[in-house]
Amino acid sequence: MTKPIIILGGGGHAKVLIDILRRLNCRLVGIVDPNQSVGSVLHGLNVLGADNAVFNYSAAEVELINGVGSLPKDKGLRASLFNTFNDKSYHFKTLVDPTAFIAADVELSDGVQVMAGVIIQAGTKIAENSIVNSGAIIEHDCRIGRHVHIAPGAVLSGTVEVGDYVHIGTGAKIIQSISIGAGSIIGAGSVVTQDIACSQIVYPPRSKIKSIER
Ligand code: JB3
Repeated sequence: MTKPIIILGGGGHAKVLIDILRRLNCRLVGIVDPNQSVGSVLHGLNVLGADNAVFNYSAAEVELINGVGSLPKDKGLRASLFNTFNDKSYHFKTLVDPTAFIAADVELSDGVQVMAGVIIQAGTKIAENSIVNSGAIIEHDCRIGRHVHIAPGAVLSGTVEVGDYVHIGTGAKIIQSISIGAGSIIGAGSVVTQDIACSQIVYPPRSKIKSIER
């Protein structure tokens, strides 16, 4: 029997995770979120308080789900929540939407979240607290670091290596055997055909917009 679950954060990412957890018939204790009133109801769950409300439950009796997403503009809140509670021996559940295809030998570390319609092929390993968002494809033998966000619809071909804290934007495409250094941001829609060093931003071509003359 799995342990009851507390969700950290009550925004858009949490809402999608709660939907997965309900489809998996998980027992949900409630949400902790410093910006919500204690005792209010959010996404059909009780708000337990701010993050320190987790400590009303021992690390042995609950599991955590990190409901805070990660986008390039944020300040690493998702990673710091993971590290704070992990250091205090709380366990972050690894969550896979039932509609995802995960090859048999794929390794997903603690707190990895795989959303609807994802494909992850043989030999791939994904480290702690990373998100593989809806419809992304990660081909064979990729290595994905910690606290990475692979946004909806991104495609990584075989043997791609992705460092910690990387953001791969919506619909970006990475060809085979590319290495992306830690902390880099691959803009939505980019096509990456060469290695990217650490802490780089890759900008894709942008659509031109013109008014229609009538
Ligand atoms: O792009 C996609 C498919 N998803 C995005 C996701 C990856 O990231 C989504 O569109 C959002 O841009 C973002 O989702 P997230 O993190 O749920 O963002 P938002 O909807 O703004 O909700 C953030 C929540 O975190 C809010 O409810 C905040 O009150 C809460 N929050 C802020 N600080 C916190 C803290 N929660 C906890 N537990 N602790 C905090 O310190």
